[in-house]
Amino acid sequence: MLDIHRRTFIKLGTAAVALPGTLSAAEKTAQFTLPDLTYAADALEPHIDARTMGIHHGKHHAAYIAKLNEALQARADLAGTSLDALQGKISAVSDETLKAALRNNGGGHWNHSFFWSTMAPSQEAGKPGEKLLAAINTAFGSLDEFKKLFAEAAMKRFGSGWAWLISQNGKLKIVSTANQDNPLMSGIVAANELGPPLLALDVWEHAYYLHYQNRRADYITAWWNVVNWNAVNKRFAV
Ligand code: MN3
Repeated sequence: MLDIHRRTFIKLGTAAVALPGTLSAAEKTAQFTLPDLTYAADALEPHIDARTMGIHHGKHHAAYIAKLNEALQARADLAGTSLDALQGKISAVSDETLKAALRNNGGGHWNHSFFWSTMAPSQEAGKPGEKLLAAINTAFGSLDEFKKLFAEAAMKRFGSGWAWLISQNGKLKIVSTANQDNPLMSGIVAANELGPPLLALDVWEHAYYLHYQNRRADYITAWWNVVNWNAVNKRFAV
């Protein structure tokens, strides 16, 4: 079973003493909420169109959160566990229904929150910093070669999933996961694919189909224009 800690109800802004069962349904379901985008839905155009962003964020991401909250509603013991902590503990959950919800909807919430902050309007996106660039050169030879290998990983992902740049014991690595799995899911994703993500690309069709239809390669090429390198640099500096 999960190792539970209950810093829980403080976050929900209830009275100092709040025991499971004393929360209203609304408070319980408010455990995870949709993060606002830090840019306008049309700010990534022409690379990612406003309609795709609006549906992707406002409908798809919101649905993952609603389903995650619903799955957690009956589990007061898990309330307040951070999303980051949940990712690493999924394989220890014995209840298969809850496990699937944490994996698919918890993963969906984590991945999309990460994805939005991995993008920025192209004029604010910055470029790889000195330290990151040095690590990219060591791992992949050059920035261009890294982009090529990353795009290949994103193209080769059959069906729905993600491409990731992770830091594994200080070394950069490109991995790809199916569905909403991510490199924090210990016991779900292979051990050699685990590590803190620096960069992620959503290659589910819902991420690009309205604008690019089946042309995933064009979406990937365009996406490089809105990669928030400032955010990636910061993640790598930690
Ligand atoms: Mn998506």
